[in-house]
This record gives sequence, C-alpha cells and structure tokens, in this order.
Amino acid sequence: MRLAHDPHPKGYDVVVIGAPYDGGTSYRPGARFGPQAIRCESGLIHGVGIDRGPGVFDLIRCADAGDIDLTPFNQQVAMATAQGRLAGILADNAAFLMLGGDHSLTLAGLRAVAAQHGPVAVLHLDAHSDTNPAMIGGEYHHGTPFRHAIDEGIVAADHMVQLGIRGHNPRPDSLDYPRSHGVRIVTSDDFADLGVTATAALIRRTIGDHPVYVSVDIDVFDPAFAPGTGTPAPGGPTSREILALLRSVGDLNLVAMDVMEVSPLYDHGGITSVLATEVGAELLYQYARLHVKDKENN
Ligand SMILES: [Mn+2]
Repeated sequence: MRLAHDPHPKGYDVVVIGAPYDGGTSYRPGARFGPQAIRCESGLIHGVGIDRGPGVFDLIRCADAGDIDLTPFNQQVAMATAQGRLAGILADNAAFLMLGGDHSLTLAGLRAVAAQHGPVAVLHLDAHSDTNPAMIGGEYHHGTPFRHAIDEGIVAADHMVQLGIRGHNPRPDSLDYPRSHGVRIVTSDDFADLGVTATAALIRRTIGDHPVYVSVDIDVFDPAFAPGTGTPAPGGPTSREILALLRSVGDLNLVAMDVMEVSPLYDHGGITSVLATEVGAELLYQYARLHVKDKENN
C-alpha cells in the first residue's frame, strides 16, 4: 500500500506487520511467502476508495513494520517471537494488522492483545473453526489456535463469531467444542441464507462493544476467489459477499486484525494475494471509520 517502512514504529494507529511462517500447516505449505506476495500486490492500493470520502491514510496513521523474524525450525520459539513482537507493537501503537503466515500465529496475536486489553471478542472468518485438538502429535498447529485461546481464557467465547465454516472436519464432533463454549457459528450456508445485512446485525449483537480481534483466514472465500491457500474448501462465499460484510466491522471496537493463510505457491495470477490486500485495505478503512467516529464523539 506504499506505506513507509518503519521497523521501530511508535505512535501509529495501525501497524502492518508480516508473519512469514508455515510451520503449523497441515496440508499445502507456502504461507511463509504470504506477506511478500501480499505486499507485492498491495501496490495497487492507494487508500482512496470510490465514494468513500477522504483516503484512509489521511484519516489514520499507518506504517509497515516489515516482517517478524520467525525461525522455521522451532514452533515454540516462533510463537514466542511473534507474541513478543506483537506485544511490542501494541505497547507503542494502537493496533496491528498482521499478514500471515499460517493461522497458528493468531494465537500469538491473541495472547499479545489479551495482555493489553484482557479477554477479547473475536470475529473469525474461516472455512474452519480451528478449535481442533492436538493432531498427529502436534499440540499447536493451524487448526488449533482458537481452542487454545478459549482454554487460556484470552478470548470471550460468548462474544465470538465464526463465519464461513464448512467442508470437512477431522471428527464428527469437531464443532461441539466451540459451540459448548458459547461461540456463535455461522456456517457458509447460514451466511448464504441470512445475507449480508442480517449477518452483520447478528455479529453486532453478539460482539457488542467488547474490544474485538478480527481474524480472516483467506480460505473463508470460495477457492474460485482464493485458490492460493493451505486448506481450500469449496462452497464458500464470494469476494463481494465477504467484502460487503467487512464494511460493517467499523461498528465494532477493533483492536487487532489479521489476514492469514495466503500461500502464493498455489496461487494463479496473484488473485489470492490481490484479494488479501483488499481485505487488509477494508480492515484499515473500517478501523479509520471507528477512529474518526470516536474523535467526533470526544
Ligand atoms: Mn481455514
């Protein structure tokens, strides 16, 4: 997005930061190359949208902090590094937008955010609930971050919405865990039935004014729109539907955002990275909308 590179950001509204890591991936690898592909395609974005008034970068201060220096050899070290770096960002700035990287790192993001804000509400857009138990000997992988977050008490599960869930699960009872903890699951079919407006209202009702972490797994989109990802799931929403829904999240109290699971190795013509950059831009717009509204109220 042509943002200035600032490796030691201080005083920004949102710091964009890459998390090049795919050690938690269970199927297709390559998400470690997500941040560089998203950045490459993000040159398209000027931060000024049609009929949207002032440009987003005229409303809020943003910087690109570069990538977190993540070892590919030790998952515990990588997780701790990510958490430390994101906590440092939050100590000196208002919010971050992390570009992944596989979804295991969202647990690091949630830990950093909870240390700052207490247990947070979550809006999680994904084909998968990511609340699985340990699998193939791995306790922490990209199918588990929200289970650990619930277990650790760092999210307010009864103010959590998972949207776009569909496809195949490792076990028949895979969704029992989140549902039994109060998580509101809106499947891909539910979303198609409800439509954008009613779904946005449901999200607003469930999350309320709680500080909220918005996590977007790019595989929430149908693979026709986002083939470049680790675990694609056919039968998902279109880019127009999800982007329309995201235009409502500025009604929420956003404190952190991420766009995860872009694997350029499986992409075609950069369409997944282009979409990821659009999602990131929309989240920045929504953060700006919230921020300007707050300024007007104060
Ligand atoms: Mn997923």
